[in-house]
Amino acid sequence: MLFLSNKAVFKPPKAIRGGIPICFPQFGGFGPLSQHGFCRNSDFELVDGGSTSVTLSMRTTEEQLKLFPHRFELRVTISIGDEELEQTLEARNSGDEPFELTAALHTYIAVSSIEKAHVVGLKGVEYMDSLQDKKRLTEQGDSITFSEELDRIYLSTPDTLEVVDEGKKRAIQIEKEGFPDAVVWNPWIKKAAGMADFGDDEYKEMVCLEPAVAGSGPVALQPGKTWRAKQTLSVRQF
Ligand code: TA6
Repeated sequence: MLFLSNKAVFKPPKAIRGGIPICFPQFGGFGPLSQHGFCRNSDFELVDGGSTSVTLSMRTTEEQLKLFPHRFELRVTISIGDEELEQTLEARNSGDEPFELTAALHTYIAVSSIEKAHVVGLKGVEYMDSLQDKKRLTEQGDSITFSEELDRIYLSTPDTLEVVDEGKKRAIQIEKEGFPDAVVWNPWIKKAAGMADFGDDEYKEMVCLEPAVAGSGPVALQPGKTWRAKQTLSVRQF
């Protein structure tokens, strides 16, 4: 279900190229930090674990507070069932001032071949085209197919989306809560060749479909309050 590059680097501070990187307290350039914020390459500690569920926690370090002067705790709970994977984010503002956040679950979906994959559920939805300086357009197609680099932030989207893989006769369904937006990305040939932690041909094996709060954001999180959002991944055979 999930893609992981053969060239992924498992050494901080490099983010892992695949799986579901956690973009927090910022998605992309939607905020003052470097791309995708610092949580995706931070140390988390295990706060609760069982045979099918784990909860991890990170709190802002003094180093991170120099970059982002707002104390928070981020908890990630991952539950794996027979049919689905559920991932919940809970961010608590443990400071005295409100702060603004954007976020995404940067989900790398594995596909048999990019030519046989498409994304459904976004017809008629407005999006920001990251390849055209965030120009706003509206999705005209019943499905999104891939024949070149594609990098879009769909705004105020339906909460159920799918990556359809005709090659494997299955669809990966993402049901999201608390994430108004959805990012769709494939780097294609030239961008793939420029990423040292990504094989030149691996663009053929993945689609990123990312629940996010980005263009519709930011979210203002008040002191002592908790922001929650989640995604549930499941497989539909056809
Ligand atoms: O989610 C899409 C995106 O923002 C693309 O613009 C591309 O930069 C991708 O994330 C990967 O970002 P990374 O920092 O992991 O190389």
